[in-house]
Amino acid sequence: MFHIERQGQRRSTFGVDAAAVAIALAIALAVPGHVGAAQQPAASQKPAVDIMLMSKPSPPKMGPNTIEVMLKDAAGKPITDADVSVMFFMAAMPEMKMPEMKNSAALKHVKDGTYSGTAQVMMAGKWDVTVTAKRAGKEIGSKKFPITAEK
Ligand SMILES: [Cu+2]
Repeated sequence: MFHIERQGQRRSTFGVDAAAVAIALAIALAVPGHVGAAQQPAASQKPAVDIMLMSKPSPPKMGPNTIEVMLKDAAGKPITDADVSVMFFMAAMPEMKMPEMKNSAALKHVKDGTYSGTAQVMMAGKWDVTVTAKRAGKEIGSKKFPITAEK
């Protein structure tokens, strides 16, 4: 089981995000004149939710794939009570006379912040997979993963 983000692509795990936030806050605190400006975007950001995406097989193939998502909160604790869905999107390909393609799947919580389900990959090629996590109908996190599906 591997990340399906392509190699060489930066993974923004929570650790990275937290470090970036910590650095931003440190800079803000170190430069009093900039505190207001630096804190403004941080305050308006969504709550930090770390979203990881895995597929079986990896990389995904045309047809049904098992999709797993792992959710962690800002403290690194698994989020076990979210409603998680994945949306596969492929832009239109005019040269192939193909309209855009889109399909979604709801995942179920399995254990320890891991959500699993089956998603259909309609064709090989590049897709954007958007994972959305909600709680009581309100989005708590969302992340887009570019993937390349094989035949
Ligand atoms: Cu296509």
